Amino acid sequence: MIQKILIANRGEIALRIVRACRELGIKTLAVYSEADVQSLHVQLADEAICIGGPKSADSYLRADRIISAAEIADVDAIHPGYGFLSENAKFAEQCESCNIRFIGPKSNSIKMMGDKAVAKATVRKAGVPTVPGSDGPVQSESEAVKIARKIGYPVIIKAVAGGGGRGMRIAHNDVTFAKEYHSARNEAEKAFGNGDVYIEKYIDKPRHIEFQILADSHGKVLHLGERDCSVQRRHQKLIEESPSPFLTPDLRKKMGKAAIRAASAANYENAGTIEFLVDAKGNFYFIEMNTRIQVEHPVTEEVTGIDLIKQQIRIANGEKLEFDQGDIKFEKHAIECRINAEDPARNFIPSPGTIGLYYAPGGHGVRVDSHAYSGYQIPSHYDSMIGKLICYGRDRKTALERTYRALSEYLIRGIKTTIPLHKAIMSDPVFIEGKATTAYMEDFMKRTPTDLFT
Ligand code: MV4
Repeated sequence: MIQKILIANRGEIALRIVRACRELGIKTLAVYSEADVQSLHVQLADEAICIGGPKSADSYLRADRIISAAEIADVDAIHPGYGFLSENAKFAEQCESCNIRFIGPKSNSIKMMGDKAVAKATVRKAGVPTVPGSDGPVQSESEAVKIARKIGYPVIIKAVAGGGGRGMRIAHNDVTFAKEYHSARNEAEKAFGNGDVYIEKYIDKPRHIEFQILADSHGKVLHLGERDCSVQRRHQKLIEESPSPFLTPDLRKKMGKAAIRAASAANYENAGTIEFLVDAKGNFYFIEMNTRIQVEHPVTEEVTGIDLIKQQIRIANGEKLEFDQGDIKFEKHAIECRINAEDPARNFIPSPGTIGLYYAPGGHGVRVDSHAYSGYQIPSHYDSMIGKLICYGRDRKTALERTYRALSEYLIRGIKTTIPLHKAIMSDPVFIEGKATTAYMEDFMKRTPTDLFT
């Protein structure tokens, strides 16, 4: 039985995990960097151990120090949250070999899904639609260009070790292909120490729609519906919602089945996400799997009423999922806005500093997951997300109106945030009509005067 959990993360997700543990009667150990001494997760956990300097590489990425802290404090399990070590197969393996449960999938599943070409081949064999392209990594430029011609331009070149948009290049013809191919390889080699790439047909202006999966250690695999994450900028999501305004009941059913097939093919266990691209005609293609809890998980929690962090802990404890697919009801509409300490008027440059007044919205259908408070100093060493506003109600119109209302109540002084930008998006006819694709943000920024989101 898991009685004590080390939380190998910081910020709002560390707080989120503390809260789930409290409700389950599980003790928590926070680990923190020297920049996070004043952090709420440190104050709210039962115990806390400092694991190093402010840089992630000196603290939250130090598997050795985290496992030492786990052994000193005698924890039963480690929750990695998202980012940092959450999709590090070696870390999961180290936990397993130290007899500490890793709250996530088995290291083999992380490894397999971490190689995007292997992931694609695996789910394709299981009958899940994938984007036409090379069969696995390409071996040479001449092979690559042949494949590009065969599938037809434009094509996209992706790093097998990539994901989340890093190391991707688009090529429109034979002439630019060679250059893009080599720059994708170089970037991938530098970023991941693995230059292998694969080729896909480029889908124009797709929607990014992902399915939440829960799978227990007894072979039960369920989906908890989708999240539409099309509103993103430079591969950073800004808004996520469920259900997707684009999906029909028929398409949702097909994609849900495909998502379960994909997770089953990976022998997946714990919470995970199957990412699809959906084109304007409603064709959908698996692109990758995220083997962690995601930032946007609360959207699914509010739609289904299922606490995903608690389910992760129960699954890691070897318990069976106590519900079946038919028991999962999708009764609400939820929208999440990421509140970042950034200045949208200045190309989203980070705006760290000290928060003066902090007042979070509340009321019917409003949830705020945030580690911020009045007087909190935002460290400059980590990502700029300081909170998430999740608003939900019986339908999309209610969720939209509630989001606008809550954003208007949300007061964060002393720094720039994405709050005014979200208000402008909630008032934008394209977004309101549910027409946003992955091309939405670039277009919105071009056609919207700066003063409307500052
Ligand atoms: C694509 C694509 C179009 N065609 N693959 C972006 C993140 C990563 N998970 C996969 N991504 C994409 N893959 C094919 N075959 C479009 C994206 C994509 C994207 C690409 C370029 C610029 C912005 C983008 C935003 C979302 C998705």
